[in-house]
Amino acid sequence: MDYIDRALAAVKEKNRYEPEFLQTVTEVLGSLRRVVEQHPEYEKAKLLERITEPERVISFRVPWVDDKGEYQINRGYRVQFSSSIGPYKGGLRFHPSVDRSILKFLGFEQIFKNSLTGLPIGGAKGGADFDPKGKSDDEVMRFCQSFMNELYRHIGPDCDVPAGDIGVGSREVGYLYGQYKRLTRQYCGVLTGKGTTYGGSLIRTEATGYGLVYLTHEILSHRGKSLEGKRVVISGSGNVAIYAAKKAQELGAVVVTMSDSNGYVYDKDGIDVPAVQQIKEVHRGRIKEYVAGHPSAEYHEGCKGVWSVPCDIALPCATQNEIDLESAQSLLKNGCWMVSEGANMPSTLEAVAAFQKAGILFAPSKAANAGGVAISALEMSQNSLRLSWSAEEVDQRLKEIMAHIYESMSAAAAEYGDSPEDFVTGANAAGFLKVAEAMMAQGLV
Ligand code: NDP
Ligand code: 2IT
Repeated sequence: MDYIDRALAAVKEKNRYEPEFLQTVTEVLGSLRRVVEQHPEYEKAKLLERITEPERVISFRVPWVDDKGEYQINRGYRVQFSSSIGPYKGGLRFHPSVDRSILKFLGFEQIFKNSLTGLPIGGAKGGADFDPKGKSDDEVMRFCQSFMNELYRHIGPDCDVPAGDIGVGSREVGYLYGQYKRLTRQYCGVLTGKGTTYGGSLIRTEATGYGLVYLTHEILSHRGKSLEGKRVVISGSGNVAIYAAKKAQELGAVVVTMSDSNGYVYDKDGIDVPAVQQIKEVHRGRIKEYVAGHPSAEYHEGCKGVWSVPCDIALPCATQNEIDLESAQSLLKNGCWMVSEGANMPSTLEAVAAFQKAGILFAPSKAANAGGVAISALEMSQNSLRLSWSAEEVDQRLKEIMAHIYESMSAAAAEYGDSPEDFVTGANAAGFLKVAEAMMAQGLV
């Protein structure tokens, strides 16, 4: 057994009940063989053992009162995974499925994603097993306030800067920020994704979806291709999905699907994105409501069916493991030749292997969805400067950051991958090397 296999076996032994975390560690470590061969010093420094162990995991009770006056108890977390290259940074997820394994997977991915942006941010993730769906604004506010009553002692603008993720958007960030300010009497950049009237950055709302499409465009244009006229299947209808759809259409693509956890809509004429925004962002409704005003559209129950719709390009933008082997095979069979991941780890290990075997273009999430956290880092910069940049300036920087990610991922794929288009290895190696160098310089911590 080499160092990678030994480290991986130890992680598996130690984290037996954390399948999502083991999935990402298996992928990342498995792609670092050539990197580790070139750096024998990493083994003596126990670098892989250290990088796979979070610096800190905080778990806490979140009690709150619902509108009926009944007491409710949820479990909150913050996984502070790595502060090697900057303060802990990463989103908060509110979803009933949230547990330690999911947050450790997300926190681990965030280390390398944040490194790839080229900006000084460490890796973290947090959240709660709270379901905002069907809750009133007042209930969400009381939950957020109670959550922050614990979280505030662990975060700060130079220590740990949370943001949004599934179930946490501008409404939740607003309530969290208000409570942090009340508890600490500090008006600072402790959260990103804030409203633009109180320190938020322009383009942060759009950044993940736009960044996903900018990276996709970058990969295509280096191969003499473009999004013009391409049929694009998108899953999800939340923050990432909506702005990915909008930007893909701006670049000439025909987006034919969007989905939620109940089902998907197929609109052969192309999805009417403002209508989806109205349903999801304004009314917090369900995607099936879309068909009411759109006779060209069909609604299908079940979210997996979206992968059976013929397309050129798939942009999974809902959640982890939404594309399993069967879905991957269905995409391939129906002509899909590119997958760019908007969600975090939307493809299972078997699905990724199928895409790689088929030789299609595959942009892994830690590169493809890094635009969101990159603009979060720019929000931190603007807060420190006590300035706000224009939308044009932030959008331009986002394009440059995604182009830089493409360059680093491609260069590392050529050096450490099985082929110059092995972007999985490229993204992992490029993200890892910067963090590893910083860890080596900082001694045994
Ligand atoms: P939202 O909460 O805005 O939207 C989530 C969407 O995904 C909804 O359409 C939701 O449907 C669907 N979804 C969530 N869970 C499931 C599930 N278990 N099965 C099927 N569909 C599901 O979240 P975001 O758009 O912010 O996040 C989407 C993905 O992008 C996540 O993987 C997130 O980690 C990732 N991401 C987000 C970033 C950001 O800046 N927001 C940055 C980088 C990555 P429903 O309403 O039915 O739950
Ligand atoms: O997965 C992610 O990168 C995010 N949810 C965004 C994190 C952030 O800090 O903006």
